[in-house]
Amino acid sequence: MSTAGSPLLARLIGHPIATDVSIVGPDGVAGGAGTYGAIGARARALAARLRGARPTLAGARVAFLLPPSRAWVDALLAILLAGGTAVPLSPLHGAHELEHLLSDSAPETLIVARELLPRLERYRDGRTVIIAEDPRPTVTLHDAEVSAEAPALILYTSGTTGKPKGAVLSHGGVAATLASLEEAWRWQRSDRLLHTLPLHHTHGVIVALLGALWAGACTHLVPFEAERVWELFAESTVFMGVPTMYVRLMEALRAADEPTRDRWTSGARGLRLCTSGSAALSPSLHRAFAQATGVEIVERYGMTEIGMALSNPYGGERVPGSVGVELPGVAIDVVDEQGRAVPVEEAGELRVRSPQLFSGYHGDRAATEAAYDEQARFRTGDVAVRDARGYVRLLGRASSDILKSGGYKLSALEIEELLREHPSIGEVAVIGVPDETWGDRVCACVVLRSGESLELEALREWCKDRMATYKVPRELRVLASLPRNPMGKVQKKLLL
Ligand code: MLC
Ligand code: AMP
Repeated sequence: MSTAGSPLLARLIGHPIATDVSIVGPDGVAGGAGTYGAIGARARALAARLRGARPTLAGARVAFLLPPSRAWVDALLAILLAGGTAVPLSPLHGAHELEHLLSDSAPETLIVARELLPRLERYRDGRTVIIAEDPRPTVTLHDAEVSAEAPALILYTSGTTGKPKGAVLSHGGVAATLASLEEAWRWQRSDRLLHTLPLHHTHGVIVALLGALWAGACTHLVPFEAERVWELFAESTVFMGVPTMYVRLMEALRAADEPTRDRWTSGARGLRLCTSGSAALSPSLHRAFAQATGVEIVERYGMTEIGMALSNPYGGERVPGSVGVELPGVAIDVVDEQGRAVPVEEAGELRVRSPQLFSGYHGDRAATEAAYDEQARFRTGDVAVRDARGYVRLLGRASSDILKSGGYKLSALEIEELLREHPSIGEVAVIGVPDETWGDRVCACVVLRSGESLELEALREWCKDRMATYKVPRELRVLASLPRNPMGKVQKKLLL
């Protein structure tokens, strides 16, 4: 069997078969320890089921809805092995989101855990549905031919235009991310990753889970819960989090009694690498964690469309408040509005060239073209400054319509669109209010229809069926009118 055409599969499936992988699910060992050989065998059996008589899925989409578990890993690898494009869905997605993701990606097959089947019931028509728990015959097939350019995953990400867009990531692009991070962070087969991130975004899927699988390391998948994470540090070498997780960890540490604190912090001393990304980590939190554990967090910067671009050095100085320098293979520019590089210590937009860049937005050529400048650099929309040593600091986003709450990227416009369906709401503007725990706190500024009233709790209840819980506003401001400019556009800066 060969996986030669895809640099991604060659590594993910190519480890010596006896290498221990122990992908331990949230339910403990029952989630499944094993070897890379066993993982490969299970993934190949499912891949054979996906392909049927076809030599390859030729990029056809397969969506899967499973809790973080060994079965999740099986499904992803099977789809890649069969030559398909994986579309991970999340149990956290609301009904509206699932509807959009499934109609946009139009998958031919759904893989679903039996307990989650009701969520997908209405999308079954005309599709093959595979229940993850059902037994599979073991069939021996040659692996499908998969090229480096072939699409591997579609990850949905919010933008400035309402509904989330599907970023298509190729086998070669994902492999470039993993190779770059392996070199920069010195991933080793002996590493044990404590994995608490959701599996429908770049951070959890690519940087963390595939980072470990690429290196042939072990992964422990558990839902994030601060006390449990502290306990599990003692048996881990690598942890990757969003800043909100580090806030929660420090809160739990402060609340613990002294013996517990001592046990936790001495357990953490075996961690060789803790990273933070997806949102800004405050320098004071960086210092507090280092003081408590002796571990200096490696803050890094990336984006669904560009993979990972910058990181503080593993070997050199890690600067709190900075996202570090270019990762291997990445080139950046900080530019003015004309696309010209700005001098050191001046703010500009960050643009990126890299073998990790995505292949485009699924089915949206115009948005794909608009994402690049005339020099084929990706426009990140992030505002940054570089210092004389080349370290980059991020100052924020060019658009106030993009929010980051607990590491999730949210589109203010998408939330506004949903809130406009509320019977009491006449007009609405969603803003991100700075918040120590969440980064941006989602705040809905509304003008009510005449005679209507609205309380935050009632609004949150109404929202919960319609959007992922992390998008639900945490603050409600009822206003007589929204501030608008002469063109009628809401001036969000005046609401902050
Ligand atoms: C959960 N809640 C959130 C939230 N996460 N609200 C706002 N923002 C969030 N991020 C809600 C819950 O639904 C719940 O609502 C309430 O907050 C309290 O829940 P909790 O149990 O305390 O929160 P928890 O489930 O523990 O979630 C916190 C978290 C989670 C930090 C673990 O947000 C998380 O996993 N974030 C990671 C996001 C991520 O992976 N981003 C990467 C994108 S890729 P209620 O109403 O029930 O009380 C990317 C590229 C890159 O950015 O560079 O990495
Ligand atoms: P996403 O589209 O979900 O992949 O999120 C990508 C965005 O997350 C980037 O464009 C940044 O705005 C933000 N981001 C990622 N890492 C960091 C970081 N270390 N500090 C600040 N913002 C970050």
